[in-house]
Amino acid sequence: MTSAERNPGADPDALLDLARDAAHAAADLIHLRRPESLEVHTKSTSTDHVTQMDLLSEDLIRSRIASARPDDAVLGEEHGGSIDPTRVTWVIDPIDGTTNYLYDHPGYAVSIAACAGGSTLAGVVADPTHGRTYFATAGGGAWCEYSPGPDRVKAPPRRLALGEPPPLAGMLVATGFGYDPRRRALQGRVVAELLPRIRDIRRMGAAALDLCSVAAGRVDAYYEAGLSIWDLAAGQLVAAEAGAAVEALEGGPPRPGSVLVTHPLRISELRDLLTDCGVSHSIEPETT
Ligand code: LIP
Repeated sequence: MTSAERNPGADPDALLDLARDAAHAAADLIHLRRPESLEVHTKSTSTDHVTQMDLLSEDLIRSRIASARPDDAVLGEEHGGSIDPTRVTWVIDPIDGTTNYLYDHPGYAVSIAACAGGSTLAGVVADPTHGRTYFATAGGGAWCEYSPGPDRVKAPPRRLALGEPPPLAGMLVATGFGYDPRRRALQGRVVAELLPRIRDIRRMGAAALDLCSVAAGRVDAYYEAGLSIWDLAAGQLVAAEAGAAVEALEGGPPRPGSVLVTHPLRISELRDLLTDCGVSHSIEPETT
């Protein structure tokens, strides 16, 4: 039984259309209407920030969803909420890569996923600085369209599919670091051990884009520990629909505290290498 069959009334293609519309509008807002000065507030640590644009982006997305599907649930990074197993729940990261956004550094995205019955049915990651929008539906494949903004001609979407993977020593591996200094110290030690044993590391600053970069072949793998569900929900569907294995670092299903994404032919040996580099010390314990 497909996820769509398990969730009548939740047509993945209709959910995707709504997610793409909302993501494009929010991406245009944060990118084209970025103010001269940002109002910045701190969250979990002194380097974990939120701006008025994060809030405005989530407000816009929530408004589009509420107009089209008022009975759905919503979980957003800034205004909260929860996953409701009895109906479609929208999982929103209004700006993933907030530090990049603060510095006007390329590499931030709007991430929107529609989830139901424990599965992600549709996901969109809009990357306005590169004019790309990644999207996927469960069983419908992963795609990337060049969508530079409201007035420019769009190229037709390109289907994403992983190619033959390089050996471990030739892999370009993306990762990220948490906001907590203690976790960052552990994560830095893993990178120090890993770096001489792979091609190189990329730290791009937004999990949603790291996941889509695996799907698009811009990196060969991505791993991280200590994320939130909104960082992962859409990008992990794009990666999986492009043929990537998406698992926890310790094995089993992925979760915000622990994610490893790469070609299925490399995931076991990459897991062994990361374990040998001490990654288990930085993995967030699974909450019951
Ligand atoms: C970010 C993640 C990234 C991680 C950053 C930060 P945010 O999310 O997408 O992978 O390394 O530390 O957590 O806070 O920009 O939404």
